[in-house]
Amino acid sequence: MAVEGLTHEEAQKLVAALDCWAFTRDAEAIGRTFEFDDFSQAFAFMTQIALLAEKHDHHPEWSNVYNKVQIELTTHDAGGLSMRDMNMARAIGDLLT
Ligand code: HBI
Repeated sequence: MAVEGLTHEEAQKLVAALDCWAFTRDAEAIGRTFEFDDFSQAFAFMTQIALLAEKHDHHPEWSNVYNKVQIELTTHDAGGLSMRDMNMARAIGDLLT
């Protein structure tokens, strides 16, 4: 499915408005690392994100080492960043509030 990508300027404004996310992969993705008290909390967070990803039809590229979860978001269908990444980043951040 074709998805409209963001210009670099648009992405810069949107990333600046997100807490704690940063450009990765030459600004073709955004990333953030989360740290929890233990593995169980980290995995519970990942479970919530999995459900969000299905709801958004937008899936993270992520890794987990014990209590740390590293997430990158990019839109494969756009070959870079789209509003789907920004919306997903916001939704993930909202899980922590
Ligand atoms: N997730 N990150 C990401 N990027 C996509 O382009 C994407 C996705 N999840 C599902 C999805 N695309 C589907 O819309 C397409 O595979 C049809």
